Amino acid sequence: MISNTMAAALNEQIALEAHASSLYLSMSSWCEQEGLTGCAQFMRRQSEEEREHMLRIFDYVNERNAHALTPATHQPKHKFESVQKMFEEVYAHEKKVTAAIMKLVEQCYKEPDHTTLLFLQWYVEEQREEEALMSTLMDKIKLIGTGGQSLYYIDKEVERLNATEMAAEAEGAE
Ligand code: OFO
Repeated sequence: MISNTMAAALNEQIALEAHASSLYLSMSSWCEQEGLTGCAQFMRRQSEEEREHMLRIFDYVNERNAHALTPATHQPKHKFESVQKMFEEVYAHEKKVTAAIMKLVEQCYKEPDHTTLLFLQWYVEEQREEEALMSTLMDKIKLIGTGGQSLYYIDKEVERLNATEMAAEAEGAE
């Protein structure tokens, strides 16, 4: 059993992960429209990952005899100023999610709730990896710059990064 406060806090996190999944799917679609197929595949995979993150918490809440609430879907924006700005937004969103996970961890210490604390360790690690990935991507985008062929090179770089991530995941799953 988890406390009502913890159940409410985890339900908020479910909503945040669901929103990330929906926003990233919208980004993927915009990239597709812009002919950035590498970026579209990358954001599609990110969207699917966020849904998995949401479901992982969803199942945990129900398993602990609390009630996991299906979040409302508010429509994400559909257009982005540029691919550079879009990735800046992803990075900012990941930092926001990390801050939310840290607040949950603080709540675990406060109660204390060691079981939820252990459950959240996976998220702490996942956020560290996601922030590192986005930071690497932002550095590459800055290096490529905004010259004539920059969109082509950004798309190729993101495609390469996506393939590396998928290979690492496949290796981890073996
Ligand atoms: Fe759910 O990991 Fe990103 O936000």
